Amino acid sequence: MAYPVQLGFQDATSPIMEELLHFHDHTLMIVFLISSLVLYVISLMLTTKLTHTSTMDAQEVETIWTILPAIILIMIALPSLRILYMMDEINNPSLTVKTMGHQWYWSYEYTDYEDLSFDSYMIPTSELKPGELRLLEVDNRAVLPMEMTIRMLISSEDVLHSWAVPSLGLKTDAIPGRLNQTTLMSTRPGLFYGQCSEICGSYHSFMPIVLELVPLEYFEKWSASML
Ligand SMILES: [Cu+2]
Repeated sequence: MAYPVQLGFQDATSPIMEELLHFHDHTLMIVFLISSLVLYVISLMLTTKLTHTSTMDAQEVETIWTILPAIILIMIALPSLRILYMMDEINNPSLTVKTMGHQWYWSYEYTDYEDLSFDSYMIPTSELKPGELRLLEVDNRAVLPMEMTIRMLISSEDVLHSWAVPSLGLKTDAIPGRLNQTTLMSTRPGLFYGQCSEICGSYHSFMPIVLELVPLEYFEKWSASML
């Protein structure tokens, strides 16, 4: 989860999020280079008295300042598309979990099991135990096996919601009448927090998402205890 006054992203938990972090740094580097160049040129233009009243055209420099930005754009577009298609890939999932957005809670349905489903409500501030996180803790966490590809099916029962877990690089709209799909894979165990990311109504801020990623044997015990 994010810590107070955090400026950057949360640490990556999935390979996709690692890729996204690399891509973010790569793009930001280009932004810094362009900004410094532009600021430098602006400061030059404000301080110099040199003007070229006789220059009508300059083919060479025009060719350079047309082709160079095109190359920079390709350097951003190609890795971006690569990650986009990687995120779209469904890598033979070993578990499918359907989550539905409601006003204002999430419900989870483990469709590989006969009867494994529950609602996940936020714990109100007045009922928090010491050390629990305000507006982020839920009564029933979605327990999932780590190091396994999981297919998340996301939809909504009433209005638009969005199922988002930043450290896994996930953000998928929950749209009534539409079933969206995304893949989830965690490389380590732990608790991963997210929130609804579509303004969905008065309690929009109070429908957090908590994933508990555990080794497979613990997941099996948990699923057996839930049946
Ligand atoms: Cu919502």
